Amino acid sequence: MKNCWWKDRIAYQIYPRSFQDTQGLNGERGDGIGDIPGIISHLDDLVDLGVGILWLSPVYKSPDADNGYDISDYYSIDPRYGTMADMDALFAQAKKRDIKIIMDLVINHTSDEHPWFQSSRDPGNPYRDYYIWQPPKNAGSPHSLPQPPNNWTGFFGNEVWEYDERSGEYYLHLFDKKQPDLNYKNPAVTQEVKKIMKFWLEKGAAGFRCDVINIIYKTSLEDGKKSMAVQGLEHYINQEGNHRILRELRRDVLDHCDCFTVGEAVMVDLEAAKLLCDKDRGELDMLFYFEHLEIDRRIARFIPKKFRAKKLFDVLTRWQQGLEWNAVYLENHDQSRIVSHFGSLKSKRGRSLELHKRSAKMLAMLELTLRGTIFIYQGQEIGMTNFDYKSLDELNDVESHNLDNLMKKMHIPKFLRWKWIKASSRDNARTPMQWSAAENAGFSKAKPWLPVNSNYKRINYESQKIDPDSVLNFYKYLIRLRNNSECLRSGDFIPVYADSRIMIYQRTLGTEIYTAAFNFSFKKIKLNKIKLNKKFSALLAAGNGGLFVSAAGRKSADNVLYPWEGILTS
Ligand code: TEU
Repeated sequence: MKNCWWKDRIAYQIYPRSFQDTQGLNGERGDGIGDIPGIISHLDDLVDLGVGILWLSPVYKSPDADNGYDISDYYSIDPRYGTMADMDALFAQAKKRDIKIIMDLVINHTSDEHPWFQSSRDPGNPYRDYYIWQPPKNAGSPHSLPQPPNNWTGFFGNEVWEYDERSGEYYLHLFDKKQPDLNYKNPAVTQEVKKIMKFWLEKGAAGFRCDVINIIYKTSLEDGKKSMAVQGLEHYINQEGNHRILRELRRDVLDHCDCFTVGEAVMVDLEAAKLLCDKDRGELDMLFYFEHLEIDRRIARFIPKKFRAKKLFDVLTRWQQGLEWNAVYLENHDQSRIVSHFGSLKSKRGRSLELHKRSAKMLAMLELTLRGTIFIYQGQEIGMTNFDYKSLDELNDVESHNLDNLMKKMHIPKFLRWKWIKASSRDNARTPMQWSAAENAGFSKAKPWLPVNSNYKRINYESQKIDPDSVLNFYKYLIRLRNNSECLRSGDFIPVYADSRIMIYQRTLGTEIYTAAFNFSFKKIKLNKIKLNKKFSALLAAGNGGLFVSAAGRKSADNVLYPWEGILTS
């Protein structure tokens, strides 16, 4: 029986580029990019928050076409982030504080600058078969231009086949053209992955977050069904070959260590997720799904549609009850900031900033009262918001630029393209961490790689640390509450009520009951007007054993939910 410590700890995701830049502090110029010593310098803050697991987004050597998700050497640290000695120091310092570290395992693709791919450009080289090379569809007809092998489209709104003059063949890349897909029909590739995993586990890693792990095995390269989203998906999503590889990695590597995996599963539904996480099948320990963050978006996440609390409630209920164990998250480095997405930054009419704080706290309460392992993304704990840039030129994200090009081809007007990209761009989550009101929000002495959000003087770690009523201190309070409550961590999830504005659920274990209610609107809601079962109304009004927590700072219940308030009773 494996020790499931990862069920009892709070995880925190660090996007190293944007966390803390220390290079340059000793006289030389900083580079405006966060680094590993910067992470070490904040470990005590993470202990203070109540964190027990760190997930590091990639720090490996990379040409940076997709900010490190294009790896050119899995065994070394990119000099921008520091050295292997820094990484060893991070493992040691984290261990001292009882923090486990999981690494990002990006194995669907490598960088095109990885030596494997460089060798694979030569058709006679044994590495050729590490990647997916195909002749043009019209190969053999000498008078027409080469045509891509099939009609697939990519995850970044990109084309997926890149023609290589030298061999007259195309290679597959589901993401950027600098991210060629590996060929998992070649067993040598899986062997390489095992080596990489062992290397990091031996260094001290406690597991992996596995990037796009449910699409690595391409069963066939036939044309895909016509689709507005990612075309061709049915030939490689959740394939039997994919399951087989996950089981092999588990059997040959993971089962021999005290570690866990959380998979990022794109476009996954509950049925597929059940297979991927089934304990007896032995594939992943838990996974990140996307459905809850897409309830107010169409075509994956780009076109907005109306938010309804009931929709969110239904999705959460299905996953909370459907899976044996959830990876619970509201933010990561690919998503909008949750307070900008599901919360409210100001009152309907005007300026009151109170609602930013209140709704950030409400969302903290939502996340920290769900069943599963909690993942908090850097900056979420202080209620960081989406960026406030004015045009696409200020964005770095390869996906935002690709999508803009794609929408241009579809003749979508510029103002609409910007409106949609602004709301969904991954750079929303990637602006530098706001540590203080000092220059560049205390993130760096040099010009940051991505501009700091202009609200940093108001929203920053240092000022929130000393304010007992801050979002940060609310996170700390709830994390402690949860760390001390088996019921909040692993009790049953019981849906109670939802409509377009509010949702109510309970968490129960034995005789212990927590009730949580959330108001996602500007309206004050009278709870006694809602047709609830008597038992629930009473619980909400009074609390059962005395605990009453309010995101609006109220000290006792009176049967109402204020705008954007969450309450927790027990
Ligand atoms: O993300 C995979 C992924 O599916 C997202 O890119 C998603 O498609 C997109 O953000 C929006 O729809 C992972 C990483 O988290 C991401 O940062 C990488 O760019 C990507 O894989 C490729 O490695």
